[in-house]
Amino acid sequence: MSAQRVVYVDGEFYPKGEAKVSVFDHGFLYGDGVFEGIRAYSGRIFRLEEHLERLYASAKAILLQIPLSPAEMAEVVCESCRRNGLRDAYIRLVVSRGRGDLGLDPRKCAAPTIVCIADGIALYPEELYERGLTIMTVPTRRNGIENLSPNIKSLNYLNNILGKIEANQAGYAEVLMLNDQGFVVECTSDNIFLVKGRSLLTPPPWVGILKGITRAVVMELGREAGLDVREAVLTRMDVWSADECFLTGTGAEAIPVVACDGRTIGSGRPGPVTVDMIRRFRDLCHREGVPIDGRERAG
Ligand code: PXG
Repeated sequence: MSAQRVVYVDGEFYPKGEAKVSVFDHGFLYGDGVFEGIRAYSGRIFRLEEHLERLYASAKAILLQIPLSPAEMAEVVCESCRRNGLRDAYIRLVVSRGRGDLGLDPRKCAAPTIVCIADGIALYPEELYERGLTIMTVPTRRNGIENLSPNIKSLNYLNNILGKIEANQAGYAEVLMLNDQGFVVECTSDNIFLVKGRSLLTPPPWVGILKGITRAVVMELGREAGLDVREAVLTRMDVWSADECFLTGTGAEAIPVVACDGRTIGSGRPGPVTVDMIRRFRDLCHREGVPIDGRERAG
């Protein structure tokens, strides 16, 4: 199946093995670029507009002019799914500074490189959604907002990768990262939520998170469920003493956390609010989204 996959590179679709970018591309040489990870469920792209909005905002932050309009980019995403016969997909959209020379100077890059990869989905095992994850705090701190802001979804993920390496070494699937002041920010590729009574708490963007699209959806769903949803500055102590904890991200959706740093959270099993949020999220993403098959089915 995957042998037939085609990948979009700068206006053309190539068989997976032939989809290539230059070694002089500044995305490769310097991590100079931006990306999005997007999901399709049952023939619909979930929150496509929000993902494109974030992509263009990230590009603007690094002064990268994307040569396609958001509508054209939406079409690239849908066409990538259609050409690969995918109705449920993980889509990686990448825009790099493009081919330049060996110096840093982005002015040497004539045109951005645009890549869109649509593939099957590699999920956490369902068992982890039922039992919950155990996480730990890692020593690597999340980038500060005044340096490389986590609000920019850039191709430079070394900060998160260092966190992931520390997770791998300690035998954890995901780990908690703090900012340089020691406040809870997020995990290596997921946002974090705590449940305390009827409150649903998550760190505010200014502490240094990526403003997750799943996070925004879960905040909406929490309000619909009658929870008191709030952004709050959180410490590790808040995590350890929460009633429930879960993570959100495009890949993970919403996944329970039952222990952190050797402390059991709540009952040590996924709590009722978490289970309800997972159910509400799964419901929504199979109902809403931009149809892959195009406008004729959109109305
Ligand atoms: N924080 C960080 C640092 C992330 O990279 C999220 C939060 C969640 O954001 P969304 O918008 O997805 O709800 C991310 C997600 C993957 C994958 O395969 C996900 C991300 C990056 C790379 C891979 O799930 N970003």
